[in-house]
Amino acid sequence: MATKNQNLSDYDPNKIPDASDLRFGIVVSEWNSEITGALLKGAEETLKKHGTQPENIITKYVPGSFELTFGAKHVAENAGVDAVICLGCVIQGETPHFDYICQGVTKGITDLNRDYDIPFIFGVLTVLDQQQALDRAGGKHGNKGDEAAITAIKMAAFKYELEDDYFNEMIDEFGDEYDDDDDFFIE
Ligand code: DLZ
Repeated sequence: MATKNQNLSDYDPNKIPDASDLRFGIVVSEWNSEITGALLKGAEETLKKHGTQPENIITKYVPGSFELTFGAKHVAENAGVDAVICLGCVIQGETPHFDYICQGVTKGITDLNRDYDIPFIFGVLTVLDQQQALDRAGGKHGNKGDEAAITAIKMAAFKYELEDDYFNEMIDEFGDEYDDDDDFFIE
């Protein structure tokens, strides 16, 4: 689970699906903007590296990580995207506030994944200090923005693969009688 020995930007690019036909939302927290700006840069560059057109990356900002859930929900409802990447950085302070924000955003994004038909990606650093954040935002542990973008591509592709498999099975079985638009049979 820990990223101590793991570089968040380490992956085999040949195993990542092509993202040229995909459209992504990115919601970014303004709190700890030095860190979240670096996460955003990593996510955008990684999506483009795998073929996503710049006009198919819709980036929106919210004040803090707690607001990522609301922002992501509205991007999902209004921007016609295949996945939403949520980027934030919560740094532990002297009060339990850290725990409440972490719990809130984790639960919020979990609920979105359950309630909507597209994936929402948890690109939120929850760290003990600024150095741990820097290490994971383009530092010695790579960039969690890269990791979030790769996860978004994989999950969007996962959904389409399942849908394609189902469509092909139905066509094999029922031929032209099957209408995929409405998932019913043409009379
Ligand atoms: C209030 C607050 C604090 C103390 N720390 C952070 C943080 O480390 N990272 C972050 O993204 N946001 C923080 N916030 C702001 C909350 O996420 C939220 O914006 C406010 O509580 C208002 O709802």
